[in-house]
Amino acid sequence: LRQTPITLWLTGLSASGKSTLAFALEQELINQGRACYVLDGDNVRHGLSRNLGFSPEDRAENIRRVAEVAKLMNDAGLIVITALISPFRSDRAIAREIIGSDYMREVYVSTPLNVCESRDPKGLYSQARAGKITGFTGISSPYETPVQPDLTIDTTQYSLEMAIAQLVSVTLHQTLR
Ligand code: GGZ
Repeated sequence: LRQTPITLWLTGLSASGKSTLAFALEQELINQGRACYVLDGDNVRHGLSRNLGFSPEDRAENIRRVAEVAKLMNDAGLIVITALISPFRSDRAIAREIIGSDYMREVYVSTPLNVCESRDPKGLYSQARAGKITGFTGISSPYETPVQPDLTIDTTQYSLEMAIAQLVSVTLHQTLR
């Protein structure tokens, strides 16, 4: 494989577009003959992290587990794309420590809250507003914006095609030597 493994760490609100971007990027990289894998919050929480909820402690453990798996996959030579809300700076810093700074790139999917809330594909924002879900990120639990992300993508400003081009460029600049 002519690739240096890397983990693209996507962070952003629920419904910001992380999963859509992650799977579209994965498809593009596969089309280019590169080995990669998506670790998506929604999927991970059905298996690897099925015993975890959304308290700050459980989110920290979820992120730690995913970072450890990403590290193993990088060790195996894969490009890894993670798509977790990962709302706390401290948890993202721990992920960086686990994966290694040289192997991790942070991508902030910065779609504004009002847009995410209007998309509300699973009705979670409206449930959170109604108080039926507590500790929902952006409504009743904080989202701490990245300080120095390697890339910021606001899905209201870029087409999917343009966003993927930028993601590919970040991936390859730092994976092809
Ligand atoms: C945030 C929640 C919550 C709460 C359920 N807060 O957009 P989704 O629905 O499909 O994906 C979200 C997913 C978040 O899991 P993560 O593993 O990415 O979160 S973290 O990084 O903070 O560990 C959302 C759904 O779970 N969901 N309850 N209270 N998102």
